[in-house]
Amino acid sequence: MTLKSQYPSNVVALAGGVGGARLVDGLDRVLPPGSLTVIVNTGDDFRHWGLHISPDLDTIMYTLAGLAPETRGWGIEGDTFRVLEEAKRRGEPDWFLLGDRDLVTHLMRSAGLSEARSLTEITRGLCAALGVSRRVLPMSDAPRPTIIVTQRGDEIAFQDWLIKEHAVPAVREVRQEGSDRATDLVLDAMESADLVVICPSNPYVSIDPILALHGVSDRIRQTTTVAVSPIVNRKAVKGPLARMIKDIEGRAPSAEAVAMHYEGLLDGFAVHHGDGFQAPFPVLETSILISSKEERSTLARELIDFARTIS
Ligand code: FO1
Repeated sequence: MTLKSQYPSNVVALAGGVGGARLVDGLDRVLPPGSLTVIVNTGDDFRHWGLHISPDLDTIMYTLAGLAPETRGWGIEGDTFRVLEEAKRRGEPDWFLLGDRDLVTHLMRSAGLSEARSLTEITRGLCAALGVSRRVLPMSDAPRPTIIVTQRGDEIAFQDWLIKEHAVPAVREVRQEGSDRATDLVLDAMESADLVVICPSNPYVSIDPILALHGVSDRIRQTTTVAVSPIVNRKAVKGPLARMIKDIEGRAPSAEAVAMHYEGLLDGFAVHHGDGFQAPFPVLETSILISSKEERSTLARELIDFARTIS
């Protein structure tokens, strides 16, 4: 489908983690109201201190609300950790840094779930309370935890591997447990999308869990889809991705390796200056480093223009 108007009317962004949130922020700044839906990975969700934590939903919500710390990217800027200090003093686990203000989100979400409200509905309420008007949809209302299978054959819950074990055990495989059912809202959004943007998130743990849901990849194949590389100059912009590419695929980390991972899904790919390669679809070489808000808007605008040149 060729995008003829200045802006596509229904953009769907697939996102998870800090890199994803930053591009979503750029899209939010340049797209007209009502034209962006963000589908967020919930494979990172887990229970901690008896609460349901949805790190990727919260990172995107706080970023859109202008509350996320610019450098760290997750949690709330200037948050304090007095509850965490008290928990530690009492011998409770303190490896996952829950801030005092952030804690309200987890309390409200857990309360909502215990009243049998859906994660989708709860997320809508949490976003509205923080002034986020964009449509932020969890990929699923059913639990779908990501499991890391290490080279030694151990199976570790995702946050345990990433945070508690500092992503040290080498990964053989990433898999998801639970239901592969996307919500109807997710499938409807994909159906009416005229552009899908795969954000510069970790393909294995942030994007694949969304793509693996029943019906999602089929819809992507029918829609103009562009991705942004999470690898710049053979290094991950953030997190353990470079090592994961080496360990899982036995391949040197590169933007091209990420494009190969998304084989059959892409109509265009944006990479950093100097990371270009021969591909069966157009490759846009530009600056994809998007720490600042200006850089996020610039990349979002370039991506939209790029997508309009793709038929
Ligand atoms: N990431 C960390 O590296 N250490 C933490 O202690 C941590 C706490 C945390 C609390 C709330 C939240 O929404 C996110 C948090 N993150 C933390 C980020 C998160 O674990 C990961 O970045 C994502 O799950 C990866 O997509």
